Amino acid sequence: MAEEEKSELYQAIVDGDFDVAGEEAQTLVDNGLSPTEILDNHVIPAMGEVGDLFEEGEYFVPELLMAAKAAQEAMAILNPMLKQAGVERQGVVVIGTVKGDMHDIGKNLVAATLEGAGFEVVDLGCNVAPEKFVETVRERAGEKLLVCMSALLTTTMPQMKATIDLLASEGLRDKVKTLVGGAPVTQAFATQIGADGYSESANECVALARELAASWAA
Ligand code: B12
Repeated sequence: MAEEEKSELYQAIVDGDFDVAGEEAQTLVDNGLSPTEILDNHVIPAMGEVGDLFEEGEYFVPELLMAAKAAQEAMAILNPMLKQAGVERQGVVVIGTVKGDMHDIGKNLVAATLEGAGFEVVDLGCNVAPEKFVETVRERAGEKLLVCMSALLTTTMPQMKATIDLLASEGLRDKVKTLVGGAPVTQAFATQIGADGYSESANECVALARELAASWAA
């Protein structure tokens, strides 16, 4: 985002100013912006800059945490709006950030967006072991199930494969569709580990999830 385009919300997230972030998100809503616009043009780019500052050694973990809290304050305003849509029920999404990984902002965004798009969302939180995904799938067997996994660390990406492999060895692989995402995840990685889908963003994830859910009826 060019310097002159940076909004107060963007700046509040980068500065980790969480009170202001919540207020500014509300102001943008009051000004008529949709929650998706606010996420795509303000919250997500601001977290991108925070990541760059961390990489450059300008920011350390405390600044990351403050920025994450500010982003969450903004999302607390936006989430109910994302969930409001009230469309036809599409299937059940079992979602979590994989074992060893505590990053949950992107996962929460994907969960809220899918919920808004008509999916029932079972959110297992972060640091979710393959066994936990499998246990939940077993509990919900027989429904249109999408297992969505998020990873933000290159070191935790192998947990996605471990989960898919465990679903297979437990005889559950063909009962679910698996979707993976998170900043370090790519389509090539998704294909390599045998996932059914990958998407770069929460928005694209909806189209993909709908497509996969529709394949049950086909
Ligand atoms: C905020 C943050 C944190 C916060 C997390 C707070 C929280 N509650 O989530 C805190 C401070 C806790 C943290 C800790 C650490 N972090 Co950190 N963190 C970040 C940061 C700055 C932003 C992540 C974020 O929220 N992005 C915004 C969201 C909206 O984007 P997203 O998660 O990518 O999600 C989008 C898509 O990827 C996609 N998506 C996400 N999940 C899914 C799932 C599915 C199924 C689909 C389809 C799509 C999808 O949709 C989302 C919306 O469009 C990133 C930098 C970056 N640019 O990514 C580093 C980053 C991920 N962290 C990093 C590191 C190293 C760490 C620590 C190891 C630091 C440390 N030394 O302690 C710890 C690890 C803790 C752990 N065990 O998990 C590195 C990872 C490097 C690597 N190669 O693995 C990064 C890349 C920073 C960097 N440039 O070095 N971090």
